[in-house]
Amino acid sequence: MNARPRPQAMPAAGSRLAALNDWVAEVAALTRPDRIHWCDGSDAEYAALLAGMLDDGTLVALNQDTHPGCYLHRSHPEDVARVEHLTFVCTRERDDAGPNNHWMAPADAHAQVDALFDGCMRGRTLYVVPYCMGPIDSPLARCGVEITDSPYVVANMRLMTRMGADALARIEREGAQGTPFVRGLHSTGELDPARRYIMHFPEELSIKSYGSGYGGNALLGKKCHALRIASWQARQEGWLAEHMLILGLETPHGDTHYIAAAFPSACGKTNLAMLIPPQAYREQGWKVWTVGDDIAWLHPGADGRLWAINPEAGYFGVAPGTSAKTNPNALATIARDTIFTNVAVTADNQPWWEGLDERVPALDWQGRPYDPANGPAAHPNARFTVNARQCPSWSPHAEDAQGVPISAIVFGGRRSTLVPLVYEARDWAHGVFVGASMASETTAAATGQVGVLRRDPMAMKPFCGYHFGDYFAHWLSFDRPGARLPTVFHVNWFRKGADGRFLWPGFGENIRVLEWIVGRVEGGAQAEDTPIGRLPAAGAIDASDAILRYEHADWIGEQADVDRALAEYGERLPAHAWR
Ligand code: OXD
Ligand code: MN
Repeated sequence: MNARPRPQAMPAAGSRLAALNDWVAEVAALTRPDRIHWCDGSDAEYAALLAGMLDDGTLVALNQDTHPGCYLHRSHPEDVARVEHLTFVCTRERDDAGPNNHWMAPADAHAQVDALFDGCMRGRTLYVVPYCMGPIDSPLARCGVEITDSPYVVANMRLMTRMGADALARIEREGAQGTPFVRGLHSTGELDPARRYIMHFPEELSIKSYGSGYGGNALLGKKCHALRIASWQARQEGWLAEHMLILGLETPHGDTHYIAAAFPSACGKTNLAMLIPPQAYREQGWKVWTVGDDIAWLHPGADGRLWAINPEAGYFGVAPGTSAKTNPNALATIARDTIFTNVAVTADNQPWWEGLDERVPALDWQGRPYDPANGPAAHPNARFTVNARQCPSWSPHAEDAQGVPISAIVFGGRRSTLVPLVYEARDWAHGVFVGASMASETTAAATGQVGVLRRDPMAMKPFCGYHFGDYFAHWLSFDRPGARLPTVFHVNWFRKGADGRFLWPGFGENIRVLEWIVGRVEGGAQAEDTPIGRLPAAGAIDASDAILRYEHADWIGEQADVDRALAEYGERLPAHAWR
């Protein structure tokens, strides 16, 4: 095994960029680490980080015969991937954060969280993690630096972002031209929920997160940078940072349509992004290419279309429910070189979670002998972190500097009643309304009750870094002369029948819906107008009437609820006629 990363002195091993060096020095003076390590993103560095974590028990090696390069991390039981009540957007004006965010005045927020950071890295190493969100040579990509005292975070950032020397070089180059990088400061702290904050300062392009060990509160490139801060930047610069997967759907004619789809957490974004068409479709020549599974940055191109990049370089996917039936591509992806967090293990030390197969695990996610009386063996939000290139369906265009052109935007939620399998918005403004009206039954990705209907506009409720009223107006502003905007759709894979069973098989069969969507974009597929939008015409999709149906009387209550929810955004709600 390699030795731990050797601390490097500043500034010799650091950046030529004074602003970065000054910030690192300032953070070090506050947090007082024993060592400072500038990450170069090399294989040797990754190996050394893993070795250190295996030594001190942060990681446990999994079965290296069946899962080479795979390790398990068990987080503190009180640590969850997302804690919205401790997540703040700290803008000078309270209203700019909007009723969709918790707000704190920047000076108060800095004071509160800096008091926690004071001396918190004593005895620890401070890692400086330069990273790039998006292909390293893409003009649409944006850079950041995360300072953290967690080697687990560094290892995950290496899988999830373009991390290291190339990113540092880009940061220096851009810095010389006056382009700032996003500054993220993270400490694991004591993992005490009473001493935990995730603060965002969009006006300063900075993030401070204290007291979380894993997930989006610790890997700051993901939700904090690529959604909350980026959504703010995107509004100022005229693009969109969205909670969307990106897939390429290749038709039997050999054309590939790119689809961006927004679903709340744990509604199957990763499964859809990696969909394998059923055999009959494969034989006809249908294929799905994965560009991203969680975040899309969409920019209007010179041709009027929206072009998207996936800012991430890896998947931080939910393990439970991932199986040979639901997502064989994900299973192939995570068969090697993967960090698992909070999964269970079998007697021969393979990772295991509910839904994987019929084996009985030996240890649960907390490392206890498995006892069903303690609840699920894997934490319901157990995760895998893995580099995206390991996915068999990884798109050859995923790294294209200009992104991929988007033909359709799909919104969706988990709705056991009411909402039909698929419908199409009448135009862009109606599509924005459909996105703004989204709702979903809650899952285990956040704290709080599971199974409760929650309005989650564009799946961005936890992630939009500014006032939702301004956000909807920003979306509407893309409809301008010369624009060739994607067609907007809404899907619901989760409608249940009177017997409580799902009406739709989902997974690979979702291609039937994607086929109709692409048919609408190309102009062939038939639809029928209804008050909520265009539904597939009879026979256009091979599905039961029970799942395709629109029931007028039931939608009256839904619309009243949508109106109530949107009214919360008050005067900043666009005056635009939405219906
Ligand atoms: C995620 C989430 O981790 O949305 O992707 O919670
Ligand atoms: Mn997500």
